[in-house]
Amino acid sequence: MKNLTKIFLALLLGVTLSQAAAFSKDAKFHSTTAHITAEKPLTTGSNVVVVELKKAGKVISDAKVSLKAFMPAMPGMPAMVSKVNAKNLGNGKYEAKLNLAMGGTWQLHIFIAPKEGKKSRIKTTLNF
Ligand SMILES: [Cu+2]
Repeated sequence: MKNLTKIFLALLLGVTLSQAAAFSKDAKFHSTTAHITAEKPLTTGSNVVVVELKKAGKVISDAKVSLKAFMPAMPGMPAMVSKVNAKNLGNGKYEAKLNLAMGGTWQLHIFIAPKEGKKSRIKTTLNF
């Protein structure tokens, strides 16, 4: 019975953790990694995303970070872009509110300007 309780608690915790982020995606460029999450599933309009940045496994704190989501023009639709400066939440986490005007595949560029060292850019996509 004791083991059963443990299994139950583990399952409960697993469910809780998986509900914490409705959206999650990893991207990288060389040794710089981005763990992108959103508490709500991506949707048309405003989306709050948090990007956790690391270089060689070490959190990147105190960087200037901006995000650019864009969709090239398609038949009947002009090019769309949402470019925002991210807010530093500390501990390598940066929050940005992206306006994704329509569903589909968005190109996402994450621009990272650390206090010291080279700037870098991570490219990925967002789909919904
Ligand atoms: Cu489009």
